[in-house]
Amino acid sequence: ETATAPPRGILIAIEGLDRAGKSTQCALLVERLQQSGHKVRLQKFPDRTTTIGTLINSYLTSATDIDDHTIHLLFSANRWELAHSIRTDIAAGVTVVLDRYMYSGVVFSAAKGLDYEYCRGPEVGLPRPDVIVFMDLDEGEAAKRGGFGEERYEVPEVQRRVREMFRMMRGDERDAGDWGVVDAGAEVGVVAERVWGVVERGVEFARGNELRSIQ
Ligand code: Z5A
Ligand code: MG
Repeated sequence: ETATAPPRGILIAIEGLDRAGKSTQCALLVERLQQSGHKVRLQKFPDRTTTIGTLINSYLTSATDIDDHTIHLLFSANRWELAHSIRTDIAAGVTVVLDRYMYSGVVFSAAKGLDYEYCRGPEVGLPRPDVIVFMDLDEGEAAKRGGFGEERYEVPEVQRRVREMFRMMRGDERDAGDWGVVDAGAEVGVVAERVWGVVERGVEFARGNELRSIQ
């Protein structure tokens, strides 16, 4: 008699524009998944708690200037140093919710003028989400959510280019079918329902498919 392995966990990425409410929705999603019986772990990117994460934090808070290519590779290295634990959790039946992922990595660097394919290259081989929830917020709504913070990319010109780059990236054939776009310009509870609708697609997909890798 052989014991049946538990079903694998689901890999869910929450992406989107600044102040769209990604972290707010990640917290609600973790709770809701737990209530429906999933084991869940939240993984935020950048993960500022590692040695590489400390360098990234210093860059984002403008304490340190780092060359564009170098910081790009550090953001990617920060995902690679955590990739193994993500795969291990998924295999063990733990669902992992990603608060930002490689899509932010590509988009923010490409928005600075680095080549899109160059930016995407280091991400190839990372665990590929079963579903990506894209939290969209129109410029007017974003402005209503209070002033920009103090961090490096929190300036209107960068934000505008990031919005364009995300739109382009959602059309990338290599991730076709992964994206679900949610209008984040509503009350927190209303947005949470929309997020759940997209996540259910990922749950369904993960039932019948192995965890893939970014190609
Ligand atoms: N970056 C990169 O360059 N390369 C990479 O590889 C990665 C990231 C992974 C820091 O990221 C920067 O790193 C980021 C991208 C770059 N640059 N920028 N700009 P971060 O994830 O640490 O950034 P953050 O500081 O957490 O901000 P955020 O993620 O943009 O915010 P959010 O998580 O989307 O929103 P929130 O914290 O949930 O909510 C924002 C505010 O809105 C807050 O006051 C909420 O109470 C409010 N809120 C939330 N939901 C609502 C609704 N529905 N209505 C009204 N108000 C709301
Ligand atoms: Mg956040």
